[in-house]
Parts: sequence; structure tokens; C-alpha cells
Amino acid sequence: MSKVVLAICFVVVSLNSSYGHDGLRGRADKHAPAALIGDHLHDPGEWMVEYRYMNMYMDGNRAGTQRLNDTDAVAFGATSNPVTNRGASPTNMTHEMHMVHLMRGMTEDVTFYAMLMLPSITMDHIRGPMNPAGPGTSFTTHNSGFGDTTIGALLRLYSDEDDDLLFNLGGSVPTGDIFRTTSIPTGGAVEQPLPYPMRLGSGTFNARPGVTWKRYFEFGSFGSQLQTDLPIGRNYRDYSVGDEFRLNSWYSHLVGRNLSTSIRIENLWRTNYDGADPMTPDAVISTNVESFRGGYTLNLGLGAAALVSGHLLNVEFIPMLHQDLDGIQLETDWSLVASWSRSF
Ligand SMILES: [Cu+2]
Repeated sequence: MSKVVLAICFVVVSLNSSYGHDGLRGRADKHAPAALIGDHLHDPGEWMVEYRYMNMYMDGNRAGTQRLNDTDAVAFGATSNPVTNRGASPTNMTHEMHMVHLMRGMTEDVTFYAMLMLPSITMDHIRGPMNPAGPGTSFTTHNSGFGDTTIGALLRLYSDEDDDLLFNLGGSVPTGDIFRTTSIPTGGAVEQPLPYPMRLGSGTFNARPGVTWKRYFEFGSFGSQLQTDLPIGRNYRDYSVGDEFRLNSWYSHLVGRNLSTSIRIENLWRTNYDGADPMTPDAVISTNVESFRGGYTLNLGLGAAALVSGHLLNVEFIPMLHQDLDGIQLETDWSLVASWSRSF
């Protein structure tokens, strides 16, 4: 009799400790919606390779919650504190990012990961009243190359049959360039450094701790994640980018075992920059102003994921619902994230 009880206990314990590919964690909803990372572990010895593409589109300026057209954006800078947009105002921006994401399960409870970023940033502008190349004309600047590299470990805090609670011990390494110059804005008259949002990295080591909770049901899964991005100290240009806090909640609904759809709400808070790059005067353009970087954004995410013979395809469209920005900044209209991944 006691042997039977022992055998049953053994089976129950074995089932409970296999949080790997089978059962609830091997379906189309095994990863969070496409824009998120740090939500899942891998089995010991298992690798994951992912290619991910993001396109964020920003059109028009916003001061607080109020939208401003291009001429109003230039006019706003004449009386703002500090005065800005005398040289130019941004009018829209396309921020693309190619990402290569590697994960490897080290133990049952620890997965290492690294992510290489290749941003490609294009910004359109209108020239302001003090620009030697003539007010009211337009120009475009572009920057691309390596961004900052994300590395970290995901640690299991708690799991049972249908719950996972993970801690993200993550950070970033300043591999992205933060000081390139251009003479395009002034029509060749003056060489100036690219303003803050045109730069490829933060220039600092950043701590990126986060925590994720996921719960699996027969019909889908629910997840919630707090993720941060916190620069440590200042970079060699004597500034640091803002702190970032992202609070996400999502629900993924299984259409079949290999197909799911998701809905997500993201709260994003950013603080303003600290310090100042001495080569980026506030009066020239609003994207040079350290106190015009913070704000709050509420995003919606509408996603789908499909498992096709071991390949996971994950896509998400992210319209902005509400934005309240410090000073004047380009508003975010929408983002699109798509990824392919495979574990082996
Ligand atoms: Cu993975």
C-alpha cells in the first residue's frame, strides 16, 4: 500500500516539475505578445533563436495632451521654457528596429538571454525662424547602426501547474553610438550633433529589472509584467536618458492549440533626462531639450501568434490610446512588432 502511495506521489511530483514544452506551456500562447520579452523560461540545454522587427511611427507634435500642427509646434517653442524650435521642429519620425534575440535554459529555474539591436531612425523636420537655410523649408535626417545590447537572466520565483512567476535580472550595455553630427539641418552651414531621439543608444549601462506573472487556462492565458529601464550614472556626453517603467497586462485567447489572439494594455512612464550634452543647445530644436523627454503613454496591443511545425510567428499592432508629454514632443501614433522564433 505504501509503495502505491509513493508511486503516486512520484508521478504527481514529476508532472508538477515538468514546466517545459508539453501541456499548457507548449501552445501558441507560450510567449507574451510580440512587443514584450522576459516572460518565459527554457528547459535546461534548450536554445531559442528569434528575429524580431519593430516599426514605431510618430506623426505630429504634442504638448501635454494637446496635438499641435507643424507651424504651431514652431510657434510653441518661442514662448516655452526653455525657448526652443528656433532652428527647426521635428514633424514626424519612423523608428525601425531589427533585433536578434537568443535565449538558453541553464537550469530548471534559470534562463540566460541576449538581444542585439539594430535601430534605423528617420526624422522629418520643418526649419524654424533662426535657421540660416530658410524658415519653413523641410529636411530629413537619418541614423542607423548598432543599438545598446540587452543581456540578462530570467529567474523562476514560483511555478505550479498553471502559474509562472519570473524575475528578470536584466540590463543593457552601451554598444550604441550617441554622438554623430550632421550639417543637413542648416543646409551645410553648421555641423551639429544629432539630437537625443536620433541617437542609437543611451551611452550608459542600464539596469532593467522586471517581474512577470503568467497564468495558463484551458482556453488561453493571462499575463502581467512590470519592466523597467534605469540608466546608471551619466554617459561620456554628460547626460543620462530618462528612467522608464512599463506596466503591461494581457490576455491571449487560444483559437486552436497552434493559434492565439491577444489583447494588451500598456502603461508607460518616462522621466526626463538628467544632465545635458553641452553640444545640444535647447533653443535649436525641442529634441535637444532634456526636460522635454518625459511623459505618460497608454498603449493598446492587438496581437496574434501561430505555431507552425515548431516555428512561432508572433505579431502585434500597437495603437496609442492616450499620451501626456512634458514640454513639446513628437507623439507616438502606433507601433508594429513581428517576430519569428524557434526553440531547439
Ligand atoms: Cu525564449
